[in-house]
Amino acid sequence: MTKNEIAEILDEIGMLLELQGENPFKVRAYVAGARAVEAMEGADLARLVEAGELKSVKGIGDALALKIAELHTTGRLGFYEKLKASIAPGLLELREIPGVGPKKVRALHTQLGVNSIADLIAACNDGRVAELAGFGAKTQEKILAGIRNREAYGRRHLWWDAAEVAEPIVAGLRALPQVRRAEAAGSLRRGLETVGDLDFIVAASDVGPVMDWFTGLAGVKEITGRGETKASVRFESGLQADLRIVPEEQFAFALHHFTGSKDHNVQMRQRALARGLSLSEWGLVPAEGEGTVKAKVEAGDALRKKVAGVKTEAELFAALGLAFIPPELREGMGEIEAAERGELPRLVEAGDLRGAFHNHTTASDGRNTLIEMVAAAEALGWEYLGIADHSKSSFQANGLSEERLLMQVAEIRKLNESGRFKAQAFSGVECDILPDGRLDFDDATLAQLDYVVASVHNVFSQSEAVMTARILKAIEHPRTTMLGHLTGRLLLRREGYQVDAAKVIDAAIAHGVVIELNASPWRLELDWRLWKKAAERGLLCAINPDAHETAGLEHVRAGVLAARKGWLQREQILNTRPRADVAAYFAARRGR
Ligand code: DGT
Ligand code: CA
Ligand code: CA
Ligand code: ZN
Repeated sequence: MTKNEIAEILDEIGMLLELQGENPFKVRAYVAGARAVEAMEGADLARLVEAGELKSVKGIGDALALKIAELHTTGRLGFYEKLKASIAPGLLELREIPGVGPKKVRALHTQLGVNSIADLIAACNDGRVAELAGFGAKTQEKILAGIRNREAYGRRHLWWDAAEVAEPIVAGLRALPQVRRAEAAGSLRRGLETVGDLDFIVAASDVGPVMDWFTGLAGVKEITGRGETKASVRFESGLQADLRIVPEEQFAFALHHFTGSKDHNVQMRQRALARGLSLSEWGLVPAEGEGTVKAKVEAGDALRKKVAGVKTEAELFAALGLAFIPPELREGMGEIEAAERGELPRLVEAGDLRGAFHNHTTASDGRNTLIEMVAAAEALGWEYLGIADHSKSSFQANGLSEERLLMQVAEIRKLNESGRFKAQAFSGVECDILPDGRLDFDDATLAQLDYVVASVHNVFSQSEAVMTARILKAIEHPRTTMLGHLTGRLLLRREGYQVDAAKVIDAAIAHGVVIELNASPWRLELDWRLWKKAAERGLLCAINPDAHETAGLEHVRAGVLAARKGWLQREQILNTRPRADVAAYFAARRGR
């Protein structure tokens, strides 16, 4: 990790400690440490870390020296990660409002019970913020204005929405006569569930016309920057986009750099340096005056030649002794080590899916009929479609009574037998998990179905312990085949309810219950960050669009991206199996 990155983290620690109300001396020690690290030469920092002499630097004590060394050598700091995890995300979000520093967050939290931006808006509207010592009416007004701005411009965007904007831009760029190559990079290319801004990388023979085309795009509200090779715009939706134009020989490097993530880039640069090479957005060149003599010798002429010919990302990775790392994996979470050992997973692809299980029809709150939904599944090339309409307690979603559910079962059987479609429907239900953990239907009713998706749809306010026990009870129910959207989160709109995901995953593995990866662009949970470890331990996934209309089936694309970010392979996903295998799986579950 570079010194500036280390300094950033020390500053951040100081900020988090202050937010927690830690003793000011401790807070100041981290901030002073950050300044001390910044003030050093990078090479000196490396030397002092290696020699174990960091604490000889003014402003760096014993404890801090250990932490800086850990960051420098491993790029991580356990203390920092724990600290971050111990603070409610809603509180961290408050800091993003201009003029609200850690001290103010603390005062708002302890004196007014503010835990989120929504709380803060309410407190401002009541005039309670103005009355706090150190705030006043002006500050209150500024905070409200800051929140409004943040909503309009600073907001992140759903991957799905961002992709819809980006795809025609990439196509448009590629169609320009001056453009040789064009790609979307950044978090969009990595398939992150939300996107801050769009990043386009273009190789072009002439810059001007490409810039003009980009800044003149329909929907551009403001051109926020225009330089010789870079332009930035803001669309009416608030989404911003950066365009960078590079010579063709730099394209692979720029694409890799601006795809990120930052963590991945940092580790790649470290790897290059260890080989006597310097990796940047411009290229990969022998490092001047850096690295050991041995590494430089190893770099050698052969490598130099290889480096000079890098035209693709695959060649860039190969030049560093790595297999091609798919963009979705570039989060600095072990992908480089896996690529080095040739142990990258063969990630699931959209074409591997043969159906999906969590879909609604007009019988509950869907907008398309059973027949329309099955026809749409067939048009996607799927072999089957699971129908899982809501159960009776979800009355707001027109949940089915026992009677209506059994009618639907009969209707599905008739449709399958009619041979009208090659794709077959499975009869399921999205069964409410009642507040006490019981399922919404009795065993006799559930026994009529091919499978059961169990989901929480009400009483979100239960404590983590109660909610976890509630879901565990549903997992233990012999009729439960899979668990729907684990926390009920709606990205950028609503936090999920509190639940101990680790316990739920353990129980699902123990009871052979599938957990869905809900592919709705607003949900995308079980979160990709949890999948790698869970699937390694035997958790089976189902990528479910939770479609409420035929077009919703296509949301599986977002689910596949999230699955890829979770390192998932085809074998770990139930709906990649052929129909007969799925039917056998359901039958075996029912026969227990
Ligand atoms: P976003 O836009 O917040 O959803 O996330 P990204 O990943 O698209 O980030 P962005 O747009 O700020 O920058 C695009 C990529 O450029 C980022 O993933 C990695 C690279 N990058 C940007 N700033 C830095 C930096 O300070 N250090 C390193 N190593 N890479 C950077
Ligand atoms: Ca971005
Ligand atoms: Ca950007
Ligand atoms: Zn649901």
